[in-house]
Amino acid sequence: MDEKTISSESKAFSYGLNVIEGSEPLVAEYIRGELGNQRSQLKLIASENYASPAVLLAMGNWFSDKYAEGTPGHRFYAGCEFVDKVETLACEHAKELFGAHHVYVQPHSGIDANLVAFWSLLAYRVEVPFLESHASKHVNDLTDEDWATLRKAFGEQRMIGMSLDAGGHLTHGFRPNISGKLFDQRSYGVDSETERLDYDAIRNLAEEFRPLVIVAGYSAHPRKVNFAKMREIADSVDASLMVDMAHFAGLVAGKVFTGDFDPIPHAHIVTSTTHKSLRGPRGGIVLSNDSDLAEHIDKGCPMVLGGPLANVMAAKAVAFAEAKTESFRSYAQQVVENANALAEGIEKRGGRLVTGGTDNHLVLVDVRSFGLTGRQAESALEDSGVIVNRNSVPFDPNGAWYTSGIRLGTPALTSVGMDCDDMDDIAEIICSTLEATEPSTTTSGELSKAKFNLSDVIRSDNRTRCAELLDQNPLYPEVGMP
Ligand code: DSN
Repeated sequence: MDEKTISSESKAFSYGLNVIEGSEPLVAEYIRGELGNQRSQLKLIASENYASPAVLLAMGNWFSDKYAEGTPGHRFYAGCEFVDKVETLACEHAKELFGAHHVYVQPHSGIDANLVAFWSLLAYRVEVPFLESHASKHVNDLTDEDWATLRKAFGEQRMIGMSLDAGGHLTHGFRPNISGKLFDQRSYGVDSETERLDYDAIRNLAEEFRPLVIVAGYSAHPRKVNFAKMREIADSVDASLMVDMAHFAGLVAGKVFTGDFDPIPHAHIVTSTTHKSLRGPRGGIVLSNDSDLAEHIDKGCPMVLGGPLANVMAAKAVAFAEAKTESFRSYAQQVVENANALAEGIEKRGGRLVTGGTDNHLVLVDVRSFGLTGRQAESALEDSGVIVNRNSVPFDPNGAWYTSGIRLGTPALTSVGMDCDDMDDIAEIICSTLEATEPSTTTSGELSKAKFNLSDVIRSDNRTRCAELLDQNPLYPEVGMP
């Protein structure tokens, strides 16, 4: 091919890989292999996406070499002129994008963002009043005895969050996570009939348990949350409302979730990842319209974070700039329309959907309607070229390992340009695979929860159909074969 007809993206990745090859050829091989894999599978993992080449390239450079603890203009290291500029740019873009007064772009992931938020709330609501009542300005000024009292007070705080089997997240106060070791937590679930949030039940729990923090947000619930109602509940018990919008940040940025369903105007503090529906680099952010919290949020590093990753903050700035465009709004709208089309396609082919449908980017299928566990469905679909993850459904009898559901998300396939007709084809691939899958029988004569038999013909046909869909909607066409 003539050098002039090769795209800049193609040259950038190709030259970059040649350079890596010079130091460790295996890494270049694995990077190429990963692209090959991603191009050969239908990705329906609800928490994944494909970032633009500009976002990916913004991460691979010398910003990675710089230490920059602190905040723009207030660093613990010299030489931060351009890190300051890029961090400020990322914050300004995010403030405009989300209509937030304060944004912190340093968290490296969602768990980090949540830790920053928890500690900001604890600092503002527990530490500051304690210091004031002890006529101290800083924790270092406290006596050992007073410090011990304050530490005990941190450990006595309560929070409520959505239960894991209803679609909540481990970082919302569950015991295996540090948030559950830090807070005394109680969960709210969903109504057993509708499988939707029951705001009266949440209010009752809040009134009974009197939490300091109410966390709203989910990683596997296919419906919108009314954040205005959640704020009313929080105010009625003097709790702070924290919203983790990691999964649906792209729908907030793309103005699909507005009014009562946009968390920014209603929550005291909002956290997110940047790589899911938002289509940015792997990372986190914290946002707030509460001026009392801003200074505490900015202390995230070194409070709970290692030094900020300037290369990732650069990529966040690129992603936020992209998300401010009209084309991102159309993308976000299409993500939701595609999820609806996928849901309808599965339901009309006999699949049971948790809550009966979706109004966000994800669909939760109860695969007991196909006589399978989530683990069997996940593996059978992978064999057929479809990548999903198994997931608990509300009141799941199969526990968190085998599960009874699969979670499907449309952000990634929408990024490659797939539409509602494609989603109907995918629903057919999914349902025909699941119908052609049967649990194996164990040596003791019981139905296995993990092993299964899948018809070779269906497996092979569906792999071909996946390949055709991917050929029509190629991943990173501008990158070629680097
Ligand atoms: N791993 C993300 C998800 O799949 O939802 C959240 O931790």
